[in-house]
Amino acid sequence: MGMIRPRPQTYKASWVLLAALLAASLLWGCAPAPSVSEEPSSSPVGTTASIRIHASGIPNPTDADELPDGSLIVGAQDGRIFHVAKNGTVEKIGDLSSSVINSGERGLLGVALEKADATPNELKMYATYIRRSDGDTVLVAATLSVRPYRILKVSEPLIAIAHYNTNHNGGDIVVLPDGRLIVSAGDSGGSGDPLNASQNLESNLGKLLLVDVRQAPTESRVIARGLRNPWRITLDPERSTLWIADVGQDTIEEVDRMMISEIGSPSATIPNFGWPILEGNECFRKNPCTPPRDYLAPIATYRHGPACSIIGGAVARGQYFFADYCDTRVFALPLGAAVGSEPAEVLSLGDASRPSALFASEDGRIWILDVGRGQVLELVLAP
Ligand SMILES: [Ca+2]
Repeated sequence: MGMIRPRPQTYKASWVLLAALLAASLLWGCAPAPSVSEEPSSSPVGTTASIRIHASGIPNPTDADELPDGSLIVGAQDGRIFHVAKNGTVEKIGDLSSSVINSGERGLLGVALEKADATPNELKMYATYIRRSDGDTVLVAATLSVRPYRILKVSEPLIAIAHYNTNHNGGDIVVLPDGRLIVSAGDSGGSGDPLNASQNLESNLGKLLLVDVRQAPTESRVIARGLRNPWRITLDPERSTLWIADVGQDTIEEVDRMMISEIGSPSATIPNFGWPILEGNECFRKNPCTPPRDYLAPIATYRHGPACSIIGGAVARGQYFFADYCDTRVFALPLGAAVGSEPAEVLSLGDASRPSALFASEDGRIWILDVGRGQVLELVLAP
């Protein structure tokens, strides 16, 4: 997208969540923190936008979800789970770190709450992390008490996704209204998907998985392929559309979209998002190339420099909001955007920012996790 202007710094293309996180932490420890821009700016989403710091002091937050009372749970890369009260108070409420590899791109990757099943006293939290014993991505279910918020017990892994490399782990979790989950899985890294795993329907790598935790044992099947590192996936409030922020290789980042109705039955088409035949909207390595069967082209793409890794995604106000790990700006796309759309720039988070996730509350508030500053930010749009 043309509005991404080059900045002095350049970054390696690969998704380096935590070499960079460590660097950011060190920087944070020894230099004055640049302040977040709080000056409201006019925004192409039709209103003014500004950033508010909601909570601080969370080391390397990777994912979060909203509790029924409007407070938040936040998962940290090392496996700790924090509660963030509505007034921004941060409290550790659980710790999975003894089970988690916390290194590079590995760690606790995703958290999501099952709110439909919640009782006045407890609810269920799902988490994905890289298992210490073997490096697999595993999905677990934890019981979360309500007064006070505490992780009481954690299940044995419900599914395990084997890796042959240490990066591109995906690991995001979406809870569907019927209690099933969608879990994202990356291609397991290296460069260019050397095993062609993303296209192989026999592999769970480079896929979206529909995970039926209502069954014992848990059942899982592929519902989308051709993804490289779908680090963040987002269900819209109507539960009809899934937005996928798929991290690119050396050149292009992409936003994908699929209909939830497309995952309804075993005979449903399995959309193919093209990796590693295409990176974004261009042929990857072999040019010309033929898009695969059932190919879904990206809704939007943008090129690297300073951008390096797309970070999804919050659906609110009829827009899909996303950011980039190396480019501090937040962008938005209308939910009805056609293939090949140009995202609009909403605002800049400031140079110390390293977004790891965006998400929206039920009431439409937009949150950004910032691993660079260990903060939960709110993107405030004027009414
Ligand atoms: Ca693609």
